[in-house]
Amino acid sequence: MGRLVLLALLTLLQQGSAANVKNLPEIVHHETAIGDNEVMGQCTVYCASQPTASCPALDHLLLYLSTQDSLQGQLAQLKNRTDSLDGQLQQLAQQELNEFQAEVDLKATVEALQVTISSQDSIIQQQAAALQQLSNTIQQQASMLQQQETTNRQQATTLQQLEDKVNGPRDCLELLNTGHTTSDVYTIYPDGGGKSPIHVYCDMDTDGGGWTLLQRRQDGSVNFYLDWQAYKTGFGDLRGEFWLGNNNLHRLTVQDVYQLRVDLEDFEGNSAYAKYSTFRVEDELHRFKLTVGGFSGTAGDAMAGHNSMFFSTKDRDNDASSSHCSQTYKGAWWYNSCHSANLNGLYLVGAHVSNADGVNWYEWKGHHYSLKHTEMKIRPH
Ligand SMILES: [Ca+2]
Repeated sequence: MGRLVLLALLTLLQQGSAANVKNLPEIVHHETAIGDNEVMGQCTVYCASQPTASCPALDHLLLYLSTQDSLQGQLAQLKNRTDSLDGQLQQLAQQELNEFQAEVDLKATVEALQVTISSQDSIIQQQAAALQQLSNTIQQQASMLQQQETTNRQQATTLQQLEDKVNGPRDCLELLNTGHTTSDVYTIYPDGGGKSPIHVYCDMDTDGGGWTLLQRRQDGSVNFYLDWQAYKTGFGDLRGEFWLGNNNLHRLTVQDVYQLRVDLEDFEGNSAYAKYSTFRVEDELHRFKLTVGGFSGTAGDAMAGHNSMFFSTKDRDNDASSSHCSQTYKGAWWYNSCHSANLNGLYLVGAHVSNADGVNWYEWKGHHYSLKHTEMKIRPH
């Protein structure tokens, strides 16, 4: 600093020599020994124009020095300020760095999350596929179960049929007692042991059910004016009009004491019935002789006169008349001489002029009214 001040002073002095030669100050250098090897130097400025005139160079120097001090002060302030700013800048840089780091961390986190989400998405898809497969499997198993159920039912039916065959339901009452409660066509084994089955229609509804039908008329669709052989084996349609067959009547009624029920309807919507506590038919050798008795009911006892009679057809006259009742009255029955019941007569549809050749039940409708609907059915006591 001393050297700089000296150089500045010399410069000023040179300038001053050009501008104001008279006022040029004089610089005197003093050296004073303060020890063996040490010398203290001191410069003194003298103004030549002393004592009155001013010394502009000195003033300048002093001003300069003063300005220099001030500048130094400002410089120190600026340095402080710069240091402060520098600190702030560093803080800001650090802050930015931290923010950047946070951003980087955030990005990494987001990427990690994206990976996780993608992975979970894949897992969910896999699980959905697995669920679908499971659903398919369940459906298949349900289908198999249904098939199994169907098979079980079929086997149960077969088993029931086999059981029926072995145990041999003798008639519709036994079927009813083993749970067959629907009126329909069934197979029965009148001789037992699963031999010689016959198909019959069972009435499971009327009067407690368990009735085996022997005969039905309902619309005239079947010709009943047939011969011995036809009546012996039976004919017609079990769900429509039919005669079960005298051989079967014998096979059935020989098993037990059977009761007979006759259900009748006219064309005016009226109905009546006749019930007999005993009904039995002998075999062909005994010409299918009838035993019937013990009447009750609303239709009147039209069978009384037919008890102990043989069966007659248009080609077999087994009646008690000198005439041929079957031919005269166009039916087949246990004719006496001749009848008060002719349920196998001509289907003449209500009132008829001809005498006693219709589907007649004399005790209810006389000999000139052919019934609309008749059913003969038997059941053991
Ligand atoms: Ca005769």
